[in-house]
Amino acid sequence: MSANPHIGRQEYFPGIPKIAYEGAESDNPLAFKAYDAGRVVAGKTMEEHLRFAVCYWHSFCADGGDPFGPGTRKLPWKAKADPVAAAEDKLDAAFEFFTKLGVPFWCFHDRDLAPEGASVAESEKWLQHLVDLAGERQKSTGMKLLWGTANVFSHPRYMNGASTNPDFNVVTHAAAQVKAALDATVALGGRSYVFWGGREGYACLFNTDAKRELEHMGRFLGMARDYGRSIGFKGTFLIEPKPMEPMYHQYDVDAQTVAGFLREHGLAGDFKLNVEANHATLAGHSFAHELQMAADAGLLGSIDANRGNPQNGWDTDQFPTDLYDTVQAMLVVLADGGFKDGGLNFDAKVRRESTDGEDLFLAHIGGMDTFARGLLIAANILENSPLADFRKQRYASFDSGKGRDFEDGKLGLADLRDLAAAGGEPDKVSGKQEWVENLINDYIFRTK
Ligand code: XLS
Ligand code: CA
Ligand code: CA
Repeated sequence: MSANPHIGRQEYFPGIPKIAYEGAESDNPLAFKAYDAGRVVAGKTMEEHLRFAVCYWHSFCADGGDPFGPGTRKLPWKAKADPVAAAEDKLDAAFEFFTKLGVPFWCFHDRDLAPEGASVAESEKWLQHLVDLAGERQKSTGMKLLWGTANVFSHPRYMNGASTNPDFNVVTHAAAQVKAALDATVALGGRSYVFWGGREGYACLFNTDAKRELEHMGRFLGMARDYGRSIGFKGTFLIEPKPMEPMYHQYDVDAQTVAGFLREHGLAGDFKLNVEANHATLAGHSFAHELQMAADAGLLGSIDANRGNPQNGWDTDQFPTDLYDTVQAMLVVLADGGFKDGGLNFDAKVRRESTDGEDLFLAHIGGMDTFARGLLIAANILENSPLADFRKQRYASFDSGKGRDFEDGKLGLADLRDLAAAGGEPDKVSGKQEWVENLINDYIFRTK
């Protein structure tokens, strides 16, 4: 990747060099210890496996404000009063950061990139302008767009939902935004397009016709799919499950719920899932569970790589630093054949108390190294450990004889009854959970 060509008007992260791989023994906080982009693991480079993306919203838009106090981060690119000029500066800051960090991808919402105008037409014009500039910067840096999306949850008009709003006029505004965001994603060569239904849900069932709202959502997504295909979008549409926050109940609760919804509405051919770690924990699941459910349904599209806080129930969007989590995640991703249009998007934010310019780099370096180690360990487990064979062996009674007939649909319930009566009490077979858990730890420790 070329050196950062956008420092000129202003350098936003002075003193930070291009981040290099220095190896496990390095004490340099601004260096990778595990992520070595060109290193080949299981047939592909780390860069090709992991497909890291930086998200625009947490990194360049959010200033650390929370419901109890204002922002704490200094964001010099937001200083100008003219919102379009400020958006141009933000783009410079973002591409400076991307290129210094050395990630291949980025992600955005329409309103991250350009401000909302006074009318639909003005919003479209401003977005188009910023998309043109982003296209130029992509060209000069080699950066690629992992996915685009529309923010149809922040503006007050969406307080009762976007595509599921009880007021059709609001649905039309959501459509205008999604159309423009799809145009932007196609113009920038985006690999995927995400729908996160932040306000698609309800706060009170007494005033909500949930059946009608879900039908509207299915119709809306079908329209978006048809429009996207008509303008040449060849990538994957993604639904990002999340059970709550901001709404009390959101329709896209978890991977299995969304898989059922996609099938019901004939969308499963074009749509897959964007699984976020923190949303899995909010749904009462593990990250690995959500990934496995998505993969088993043939719907694992992409990942929002972050983590929650086990002590509370918020969407804390912390950077992923838990190695055990990333090992489990990469086991599912590798066994699923790896990412195609998806990747690992850091939908994560530095803490409100982390106010140095370098903190954003440290956060991403930590997340990238944790996933790189997860990749190395998962590849080692899949290639060299007895884990997969052991798991297969547990189901060996279905590989032949009557077990095979059962899987092939050749037996009825009464047949099974007769087999039980004739066969007597089955021997107990240990699940060996302690052994498999120890095995994972042994591989975590031994993998270099
Ligand atoms: C919010 C979501 C959001 C989506 C994109 O909780 O994670 O950021 O990823 O709209
Ligand atoms: Ca997310
Ligand atoms: Ca989140």
